[in-house]
Amino acid sequence: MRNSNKPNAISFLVIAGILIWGPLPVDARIKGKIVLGFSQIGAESAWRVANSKSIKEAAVEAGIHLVFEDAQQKQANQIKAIKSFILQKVDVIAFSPVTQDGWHDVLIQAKNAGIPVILLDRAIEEKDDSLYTTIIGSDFRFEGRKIGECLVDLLKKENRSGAALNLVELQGTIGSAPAIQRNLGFFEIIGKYKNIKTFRSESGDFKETNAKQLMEKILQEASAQKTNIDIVFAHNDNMALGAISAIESMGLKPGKDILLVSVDGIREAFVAMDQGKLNCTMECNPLLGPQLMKAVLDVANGKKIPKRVVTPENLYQADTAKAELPKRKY
Ligand code: GZL
Repeated sequence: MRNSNKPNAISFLVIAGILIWGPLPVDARIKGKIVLGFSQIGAESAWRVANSKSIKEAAVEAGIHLVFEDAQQKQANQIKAIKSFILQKVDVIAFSPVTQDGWHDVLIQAKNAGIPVILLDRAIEEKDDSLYTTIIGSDFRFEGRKIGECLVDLLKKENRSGAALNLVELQGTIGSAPAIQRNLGFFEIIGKYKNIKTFRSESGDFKETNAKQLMEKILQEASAQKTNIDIVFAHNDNMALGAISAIESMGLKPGKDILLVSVDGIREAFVAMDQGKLNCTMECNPLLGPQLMKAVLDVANGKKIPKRVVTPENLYQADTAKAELPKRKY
């Protein structure tokens, strides 16, 4: 008769092994598959949701075992996830850094563990660029400049170029690369127009609900000061949609009484442009999954990859929104 205690003895040894040596190295559990540990910022916007979907689908397509952690937009959670990936001995670590600063120590730990790191979507402030293999994502400063140029064209078309105009900027997450760089690029263009004054610039953290509440507060302040708001520059479409709701709740016409320009190019932005409520959006492609998985496979197989991979993007305006809408993938 089989020694019924034998399996218990094996289980005991495995558990003892885990307790003494820590979790089994991932490669012991996922035979033959490359293992990617990915720390995602959160689910703050339609862009982010599309980005996560693209990553998960591309991992399956590429036969890569994905360990996916959602940080609820907290850097501490991302650092904890990266440390856990190191303990699990994943083959590659990738993450979209919620802010630019504060990554040096954990990246040193990944380097000391011999695990390559890929930055996806957002860049970081880090002097030692040996701490990451590549950055895959958009040029946010270029996006800011394109939206600034679009606004200048809109004002020319409406013969409002010289008028005294008040602008509200709805910033993304404080300290994040897209918020910093979109602001920089936008005001490199708009800063030349001294007739355009910034009435208020505050962060809506890339969230629609935050932006709606913030815009309502700003419109009430402006009304109390008998000041008209003429332009809203939102760092992403979800905040532009929040601003649209706020503007309409004040009995004003978004896209007409107040011009709105934003970034991302989500499907709902095309609907808003088609309704005349949003004037232009600069595409920021979230479908980075395939590019990420190709980089993971190359890195895991010791191939050299470029230090920076920029995703190509276009500017879209209301006049083409209806035709573009069926083609939108996110
Ligand atoms: C940009 C990305 C930004 C989007 C927002 O690449 O990091 O974060 O513009 C998202 O919608 O929340």
